[in-house]
Amino acid sequence: MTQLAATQTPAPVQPRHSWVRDEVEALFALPFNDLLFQAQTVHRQWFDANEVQKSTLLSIKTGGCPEDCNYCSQSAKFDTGLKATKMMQVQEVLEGAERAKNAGASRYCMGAAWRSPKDRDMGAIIEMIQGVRSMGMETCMTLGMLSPEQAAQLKEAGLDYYNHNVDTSQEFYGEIITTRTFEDRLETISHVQDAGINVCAGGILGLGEEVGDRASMLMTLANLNPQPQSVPINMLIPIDGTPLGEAAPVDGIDFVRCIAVARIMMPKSVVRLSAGREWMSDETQALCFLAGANSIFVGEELLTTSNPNLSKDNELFARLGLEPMAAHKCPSAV
Ligand code: SAM
Ligand code: DTB
Ligand code: SF4
Repeated sequence: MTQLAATQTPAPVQPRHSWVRDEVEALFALPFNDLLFQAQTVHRQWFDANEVQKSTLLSIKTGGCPEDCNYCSQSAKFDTGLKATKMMQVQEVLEGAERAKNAGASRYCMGAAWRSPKDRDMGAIIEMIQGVRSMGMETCMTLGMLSPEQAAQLKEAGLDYYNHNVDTSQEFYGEIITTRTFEDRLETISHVQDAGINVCAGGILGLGEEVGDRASMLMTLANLNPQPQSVPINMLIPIDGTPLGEAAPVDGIDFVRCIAVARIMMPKSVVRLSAGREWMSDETQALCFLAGANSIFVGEELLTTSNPNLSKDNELFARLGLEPMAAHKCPSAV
């Protein structure tokens, strides 16, 4: 075998879709420094290590959801004290997008607490996508399950990303949600892929899952072909009134490990340090960025819960020398 000359850089790690659980568990079990070194090495092959993409979320239809996701403030099955609303007017949504753009977000993510969109809602949804796009921002929607026809309509409107998380492992899924199956989730993801829309799919840590479930969840995501272009890793925000309202907090180091493993397995995807940043120290967030996280939600609200304020995030970016990533820079985006 020929030795690489000191000046030659190795070929970048390519996405692979043949992961088995033991391999993924072995990554989780690496010494922390080895894991982070490997993740940061892969990260630098595909991304500028000092760029972090910023998205802003808006709940365009809040609460009253018929699904029973055990973590969610918006399920009608639990008494969380949240007031259900009708879908917002298009104009209001566009005003929110303008504010997000001025605050530095390159993508606007709109979420509705539906099992799936009704055909009568699609007109307004399409106007929202077209309006946000015309401002020069990327668009993302998360509306529940989609038919192939609805996915095609969203693509036609110009939708850039669709968020649909697998949330946890296939094995553990039934402990968290009973009103739909893991396979239902994968089916919508495949409709979104077939329509040519970028997939945003990830999960939540802190649901009572084991490390093996985290490995299994990442294995499902990485074995999708293509891999999701965006992979949000959420830390559970415990919501009073839900079955997980008293769940034990996730250890910060364990969270960072999961980000690093996601980065290694999905080298060309943007990995999002998603919900839960308000409960993390600057140091934990810095470790997440070192582990390969390169997107966040900015703005004081996620969907129904709070997020760090803009000045705090700007200060964190300045302390770490991070810069916002421009729109359309994901190396795997369609
Ligand atoms: N209803 C749509 C769906 O389920 O796909 C979209 C909205 S849903 C709120 C989007 C994602 O937010 C969920 O899949 C979950 O991963 C995350 N999420 C919801 N509640 C959360 C919580 N309390 N803490 C952390 N993440 C949460
Ligand atoms: C994702 O994975 N996380 C975001 C987005 N996709 C839609 C939502 C986080 C929600 C946190 C709880 C809330 O604010 O209701
Ligand atoms: Fe409904 Fe989505 Fe909340 Fe589940 S996560 S209850 S589908 S809004």
